[in-house]
Amino acid sequence: MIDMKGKVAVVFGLANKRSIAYAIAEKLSEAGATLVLCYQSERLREESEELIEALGQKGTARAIQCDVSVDEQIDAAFAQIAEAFPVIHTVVHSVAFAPQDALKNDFLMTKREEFRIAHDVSVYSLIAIARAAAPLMTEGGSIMTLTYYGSTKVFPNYNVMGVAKAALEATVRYLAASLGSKGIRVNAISAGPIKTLAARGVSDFATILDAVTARAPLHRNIEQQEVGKVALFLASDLASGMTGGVTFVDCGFSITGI
Ligand code: 1JT
Repeated sequence: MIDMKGKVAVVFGLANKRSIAYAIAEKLSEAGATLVLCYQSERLREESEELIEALGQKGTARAIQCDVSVDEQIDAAFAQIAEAFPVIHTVVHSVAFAPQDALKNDFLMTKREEFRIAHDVSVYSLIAIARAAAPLMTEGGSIMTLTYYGSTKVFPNYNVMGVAKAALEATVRYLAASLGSKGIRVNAISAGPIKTLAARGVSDFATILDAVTARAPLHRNIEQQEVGKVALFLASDLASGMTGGVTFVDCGFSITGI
């Protein structure tokens, strides 16, 4: 069993119980880590407090509001984290956004503002968070983000998110090089499609899930918990030699040609 007792993990991107971030937080907590959950808006405070209670971390864990598209909120969040915990060990970035039209219209019609927002929220936020977190990661540690195979291959409607995920994966490599000397590892998990809140706005998502069932070597879709388990591994000492990479949790879909 992986032991994360005495380790502090900060998790961004929790919207509800279906969130990939929720499953990751659950696995880290089960392994003994102390959690800090960062939610985007006050609307999500209750959900985060409920998760803390469900995980039996009332009194130890913290829930902090932080919109990752605002520098001052990232600084304020890490100032609060530093007050409660002098050292942190793991940071999970499970955040992405693009305006809905951009994931529906012809990619050719992608607007400058849609491109900007997708990259600001989904990519730049990782750099800003890594910079704010690094001074607290004095014992080294692990930063991870979530990506999707649409970074590398074209999928209908993934559009500007595919471009943003390509930039995110490159950002993981550059951050890994930048933070390696501090003993901080940076990795991405490429998750297969999952029906979360993010997928709700995607038309024909059921078709995407069916294609995975038909073609993936394991002939099924992944579950949030399976991403959580790999996230725990990446956070742990078992992954001490891994940095800058993309680890697939996709039932093998990405190895198939047709
Ligand atoms: C966003 C959305 C990022 C949906 C996302 C995402 N990363 C993965 N998904 C689910 C998905 C969507 C499509 C797909 C496969 C997976 C929506 C809001 C913006 C951020 O196509 C093959 C379209």
